[in-house]
Amino acid sequence: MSPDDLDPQETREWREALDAVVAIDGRERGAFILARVLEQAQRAGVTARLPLTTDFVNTIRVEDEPAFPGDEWMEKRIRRIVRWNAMAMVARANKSFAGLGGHISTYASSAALYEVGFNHFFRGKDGEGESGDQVFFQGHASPGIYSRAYLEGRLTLDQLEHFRRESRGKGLSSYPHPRLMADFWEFPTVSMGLGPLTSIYQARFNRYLHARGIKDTSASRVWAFVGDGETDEPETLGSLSLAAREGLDNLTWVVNCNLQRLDGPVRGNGKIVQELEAVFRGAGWNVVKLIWGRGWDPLLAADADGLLVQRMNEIVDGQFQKYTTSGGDFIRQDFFGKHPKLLKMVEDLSDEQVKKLRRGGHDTQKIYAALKRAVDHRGQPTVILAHTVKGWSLGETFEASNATHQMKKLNEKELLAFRDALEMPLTDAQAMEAPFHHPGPKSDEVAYLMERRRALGGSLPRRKMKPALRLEVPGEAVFAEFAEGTKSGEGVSTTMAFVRLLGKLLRDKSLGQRVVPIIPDEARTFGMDPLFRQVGIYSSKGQLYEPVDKSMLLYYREAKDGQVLEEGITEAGSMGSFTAAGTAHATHGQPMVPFYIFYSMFGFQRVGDLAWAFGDARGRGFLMGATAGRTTLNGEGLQHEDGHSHVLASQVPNVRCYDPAFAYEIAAIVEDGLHRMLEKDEDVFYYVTLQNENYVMAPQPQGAREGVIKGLYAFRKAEKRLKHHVQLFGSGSIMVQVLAAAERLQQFGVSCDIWGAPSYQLLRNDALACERWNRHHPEKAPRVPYLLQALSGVTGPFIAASDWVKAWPDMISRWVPGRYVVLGTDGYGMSDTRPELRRHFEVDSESIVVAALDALRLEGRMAGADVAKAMATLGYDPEKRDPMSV
Ligand SMILES: Cc1ncc(C[n+]2csc(CCOP(=O)(O)OP(=O)(O)O)c2C)c(N)n1
Ligand SMILES: [Mg+2]
Repeated sequence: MSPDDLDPQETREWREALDAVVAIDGRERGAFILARVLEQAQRAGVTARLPLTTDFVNTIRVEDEPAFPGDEWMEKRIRRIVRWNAMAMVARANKSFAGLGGHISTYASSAALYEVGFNHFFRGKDGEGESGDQVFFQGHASPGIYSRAYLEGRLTLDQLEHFRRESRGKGLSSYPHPRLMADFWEFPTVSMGLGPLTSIYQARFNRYLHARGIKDTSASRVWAFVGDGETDEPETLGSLSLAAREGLDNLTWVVNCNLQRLDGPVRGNGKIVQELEAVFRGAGWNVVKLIWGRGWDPLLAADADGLLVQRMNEIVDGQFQKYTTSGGDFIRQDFFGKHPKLLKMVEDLSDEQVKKLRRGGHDTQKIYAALKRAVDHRGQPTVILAHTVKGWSLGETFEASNATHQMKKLNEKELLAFRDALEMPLTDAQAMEAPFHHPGPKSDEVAYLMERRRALGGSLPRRKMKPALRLEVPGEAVFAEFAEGTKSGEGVSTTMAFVRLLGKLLRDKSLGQRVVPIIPDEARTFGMDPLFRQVGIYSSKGQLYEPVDKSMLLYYREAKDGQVLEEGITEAGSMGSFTAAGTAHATHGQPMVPFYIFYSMFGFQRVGDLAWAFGDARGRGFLMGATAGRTTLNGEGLQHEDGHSHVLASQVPNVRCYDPAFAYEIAAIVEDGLHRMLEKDEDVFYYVTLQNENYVMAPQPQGAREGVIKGLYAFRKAEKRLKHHVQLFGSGSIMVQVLAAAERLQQFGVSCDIWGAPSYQLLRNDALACERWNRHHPEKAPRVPYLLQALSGVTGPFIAASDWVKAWPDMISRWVPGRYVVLGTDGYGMSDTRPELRRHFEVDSESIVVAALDALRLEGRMAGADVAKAMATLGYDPEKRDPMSV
């Protein structure tokens, strides 16, 4: 009885009334009546505190559990072999090569969850549609996934022996890395939070493909296995509401609630399952708690006055962890001993039996029920909160110890105990070597699991290397006009040029349908709002309202088959869509061409790890960093003005970075990218920056295209050489400053050749590749970097200016054949006009002139006094503040 209960008799009557309804008319009727009563209460101004959590017991009642359709004993035997081999993989690797690492305890906690999935739910790619299910495996559980593939005959013993030894090309990667195992892993997951986030957008993208008539994905389910510690990451939980809003019942998450992360308990003083239940339910997910194994069923059935449930509710996770490491006597005394009635409940059980009362995540029957409930549920995504033990059954030192995550080896005693627990057919001497075990391809176990996989559409994970479908790159009609430049002499920005190109690509008969424009609530900023009307915004609900701008030509049009993914303000979520679209060629055999257009500052700096994972996933597509350039986006100030994303991006090995100045560069880059991705099957992606300064788009110089793609081309040679001569490199909107500087330099007797330098990164990569080849082939004629070929016979000094930090042009300094001076926008941005900012960062035409004159001075061709005089003439203050000091 609660102390604030004024009338216990009345309270009891209400409760009994509900019990009676449920007993006679069933639970659904009970829920209906309760909902009506709550409605009435709200209208009467009674604010009932509705709990978002339920008791710490299984959501699925015993009587609602479906019959387990498999052979439990057989599956147990399979699971035991898989578990043994997973342990052996890590233990053997670390015995032979200390420090290789690997994890045993994560998979030990989730083996049964995966195995029920493999035997009964996960669909492979051999079935209809060839997409199968998309399964995001918890990265640290990889040894278990390899182990199963070994039983299935997909991996050899030699590969297992090379776990984490891959540099010679045959090993197994530490975690799910498609980059390293291109025909095996599909989804990189191990950077905590990225897998869960991406899985939501994968499920949504499956719907998008379906709605747009590109592929029937209705049979595909996305599964994501998530660590409970992993839910600390904001990326993990950050997009839950999208999944609910979109009604993604094709999505199931299994959170492996082993109550521990790396250092210790996830919520020692609380209950992670209960906390997550509230979060997921609040976000609109269907929550299935999988807490207790069947051993608890009779005890819960006997718990007439709810004392056992109350005890389950009140014990915090740290204490549950303690129970795992304790004997049955301690559990009896600490857990059941709280109340004589509870003690009585377990009086017929031995300490051993008390100790063996399992958690739900280790009980195949309960797991099957939970997974089936998820698959059958309609209208909402489902999360299964599975209560497990970290390091389950690996023995005392592993099970639930705080250090378990990092433990790599079992000692001999532990190996023997684990052998006994799993009933492995190994002698003591054998077991102590932790050998891999295979029961043979004709064994009952293998026959059983192969039959299961055949019935479910083949093995997984499996990544398809080549898309079944080939797309053609559009021809001349799309790209040619950009080579002509702006005829009217009117100013245009590179952003506008790109938007025009995108519009044309969208209209292309063959490719148009495959283009996926992704925008995080900035379409208007980039002048892309015409797309809303042209191709529509994807919305699973269509448009349920009359848009306020309906009378206008370019109204905000949402449609079920809309093409634009308008993500709202989530750069991370947009990367999720970019990833799903950019990997659709492998996942679904359907090549798609995503263009994700974003504020460049909020790209690699903010979601760099997702870009890295995209590279790992072998994604293909175009990242378009708009409003780029520290001085070109002038008014927005410090947090918006990006002058460094090219340096960040250029470190992702297969990103091709470009800072184009003119429309023809953009057209050449995009066309080349499409060729690589669609025709040459290269797993590359692009980072192209776009700027919002209007200027005349020059026509493409004769023969420049190849140089544009390689990163450097002759834009304009000096008409006549003056007393002095310099070479100027320019890119992006600073090219305009370079052109102006060339004019100004004439008055100081200096003529210039002007070069377009859209990619210092690619020039550098090429030069490094040549250097390396030459080092390895000392007897062969050396390869000459493209940069040196392009600059052959050209003498310096060379002056490079861009809207990026100096490290960007500095990437090639080692190879430039002469004095090389770089100008750039190092330092925090600030708000001002473009001319003022460019002077501040020393990338305006006057600064370029000063740098050129000074380079001539350093070459001994001009006197210091002349340079100083020139500065005075130019109104350039040599004592101005250093932008790095701000
Ligand atoms: C972004 C990121 N931060 C840190 C890590 C290092 N790390 C790897 S596993 C782990 C603990 C994982 O705990 P949990 O998610 O609960 O997984 P489980 O208990 O099932 O192993 C941590 C911190 C990581 N992989 N990614
Ligand atoms: Mg955990």
